[in-house]
This record gives sequence, structure tokens and C-alpha cells, in this order.
Amino acid sequence: HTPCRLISSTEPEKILMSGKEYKTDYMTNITPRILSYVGRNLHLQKYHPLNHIQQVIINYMYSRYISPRGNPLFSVHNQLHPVVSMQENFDSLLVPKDHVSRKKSDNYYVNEKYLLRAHTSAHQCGMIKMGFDNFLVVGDVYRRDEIDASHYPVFHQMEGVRLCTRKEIFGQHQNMDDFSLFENVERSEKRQGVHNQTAVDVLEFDLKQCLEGLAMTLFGKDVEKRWVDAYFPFTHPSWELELRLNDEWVELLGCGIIEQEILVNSSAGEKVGWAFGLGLERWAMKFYDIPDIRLFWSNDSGFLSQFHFEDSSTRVSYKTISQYPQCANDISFWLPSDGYESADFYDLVRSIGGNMVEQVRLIDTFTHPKKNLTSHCYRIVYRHMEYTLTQEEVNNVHKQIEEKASEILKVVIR
Ligand code: FA5
Ligand code: MG
Repeated sequence: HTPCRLISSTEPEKILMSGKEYKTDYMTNITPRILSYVGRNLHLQKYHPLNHIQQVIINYMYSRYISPRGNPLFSVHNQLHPVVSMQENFDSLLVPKDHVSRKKSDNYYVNEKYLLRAHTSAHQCGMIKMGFDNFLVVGDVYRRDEIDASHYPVFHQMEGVRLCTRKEIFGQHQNMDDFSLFENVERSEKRQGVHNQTAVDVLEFDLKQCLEGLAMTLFGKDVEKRWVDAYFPFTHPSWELELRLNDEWVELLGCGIIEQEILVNSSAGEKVGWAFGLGLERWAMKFYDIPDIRLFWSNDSGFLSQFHFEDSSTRVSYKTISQYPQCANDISFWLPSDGYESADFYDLVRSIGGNMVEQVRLIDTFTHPKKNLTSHCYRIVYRHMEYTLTQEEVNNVHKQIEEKASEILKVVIR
């Protein structure tokens, strides 16, 4: 099976996370390095930019949705445990059993039952079942992803869910009895088979106004935006919001009308609702001009001190302290005949190189026609955010990566 513990050669039988023990099995692929992020909770760390951006978005939601009594409608839940069941992360959200997002190569599994949540949507059903109608969930999420300036295996998401009763959707009409949230129609691009089109239109309008308003609050009212049709198993219709920032279109969130089946399964079938999920790092990088996602993990005072202010709505632009030089080093190897995934190599590089690695990219694939062997060549760009790496340090790590790759991934270095 695929390597999971990467550095330690003895496989631990149990993993300890936040005081809870989990048995490992054939599905376990959490690395010690990933384990070290569990409990860091950057979004809860005072003065951290992720804490500020979270607060800015929360304040916006508080002021936008107010109960008749004058209280904020949304409640905030930012300390939910990141270990969730397969049921929560996938099944409860109607993710098909064979959907690509379940792949071992894309997720960090604790064992065959549990994983580190891949998105905050994993908490939707639980929260709705507990009776919450308007809520925000903020937390760390984990994905086995590529490595570059905007991808990190751990990042932070905020989930927003709003459920509405018939009265809230059609409230303004006097003869309300003429309106129903539900009808039986053919499912189409525009709506689910059980939804009344006007109800969906009201929800869509509210959702898009809310999120466009958020974008304008952070990036100014003239920010260029566009809605792109999207697909999620748990919403229909679904959209992504892209903003044009520094001359490029950036995807800032996914959202949509919650699949009614999910609400029915969560004892809220008489309501309809919307949901969104946004990446806090994406928003913070654009809001504060932070050039590299690794900086969020920095303990360097040169980084953190720039966010040392009480009022989260303070606008600052991050100033790079100094630019340390990059050092690129390639690695080529023959793949084993089966069972090789690039994600395993990325994890291995992360585990050994840590924050010395800025990027890893597959730059060449070659299949030997006669031997029927495939080789991959990756370019590893070394650069630390906080100091200049010496050639010796880089060579040392690069050599370790070569050794561990042959030992654990069974590749043959060329
Ligand atoms: C999701 O995770 C859905 N759960 C979002 C959702 C929620 C849709 C509710 C509908 C209803 P996606 O994988 O696209 O979708 O991620 C959502 C957001 O997280 C992205 O728009 C982006 O802002 C951020 N994001 C995704 N991947 C990364 C990454 N590797 N690094 C940083 N941010 C990321
Ligand atoms: Mg997306």
C-alpha cells in the first residue's frame, strides 16, 4: 500500500490528536508533519492576519443579517474538531461513493472511518441537525495538493449557511397562502426538481447580494466581479465568485442552493437554504498583499508584527522584509510499475524540506518505449521565507529527498 508515515520507518498503531486516540489502518496517510499542524488554529491566534480577516467577514455578516430584535442572526463556530467521519465529509453531502474527491491521494485519512476535514462543509448537516438556521463555521482544512505560492496542504475555510422558512422567502406578500417553496418539476440547470422557481430566485438574489457586498466591503465598490457556473454535489444550482485583482481573475469562493435532500435528511425539510465556502488565505492574501501562502505559518516577528493592531478592519499592505534568493534543483526518477502518485512525492518533499521548499513542479514525463518504464522529472525550488539558505543546506535536503524517495516510494533515481 501507499506510504503513509514517510519518515518514521516504524508505523505507529495509534495517532494522538487533541487528546483523542485514533487507531491507524490501511487508509492512514497522515504524516507527522501534517499532524503538527493540527491544533495550531491560526484563525484563533490574536493579531494573526487570518484572525483579522475572519473577524472582518464575521462583522460584515453580523451587520447584514439582523433579527427583528436587533441581534445578529448568524452564530459563529470556529472551534469544531478537524477530524470528521467519511459520513460527514462526503456521504452527508451526497458526494457519490466513487467521486474523485474521496481519493486517498487527495485527502489525509486518519483511518478508514475518519479523515482531516477537506472542507468546512463537513459540518453542515451536524449544525443543521442541532437546529442552527444561520451559521458560520471557520476552521483548518486539509488537502493533499500541489505545492506553490498559493497552495498549502493546510488552509482555512469559512462556511456560511442560511436556511429560510416560507415566511422569510415570501413574507412581503399578503396572500401568502398562494405561495409554496416546493413543487414537483423536472430538475433543470436552474433549479432542483422540488423547488419553486421564485423561491430559488429569492435565495439566489440574497446569496449573491450578500457575497458581492462582502467583496465590495473588502476590495472597494468598483472591484470587478463575475459569477461562474460551478458544480458541487451538495448544492444546485452552484456558482463560484471570481474577482479581478491585480490583473488576474481569482476564485474566492464556491456557493449554491443547498440540495433539498440534505435538508430533509437533517430534519429541516420544510425550509430552503443557501451555503457558501470561502478560503480565508485567498481573501487575506489579496486584502493584505501577502505574496506567499507559507507566510501565514511564519513565527517571524517581521511578518507577525505587521498585523499587530486591535481593530481588525485596519487596512495594511504587507511589506516584504527582504527577498531571499531561490535555488532550483531537479530530481528525475523511474516510477515503480504501479502505485505511484505525485501526491506521495509532494508529501515526502514537504515532510523533509519543510518551509525550505517554495515549489515543486512536474516538469517532464518520459516513457521509455522499449522498457515500458516511465520517468518523472520534478523541479524543486528551495527558498526560505525568513533567511538565505546555504548551498550546503539545500544539497543536504535534496539528497535526503532522493534517498527517501527511493526507499519509500520505490522509485529509481536517474
Ligand atoms: C469547497 O470546498 C466547497 N465545500 C465550497 C462550497 C461550500 C460550495 C458550500 C458550495 C456550498 P472548493 O474546493 O472550491 O470548494 O474550495 C472553496 C474555496 O476554498 C475556494 O474558492 C478557495 O477560496 C479556497 N481554496 C480551495 N483550495 C485551496 C487551496 N489549495 N489553498 C487555498 N485556498 C483554497
Ligand atoms: Mg473551487
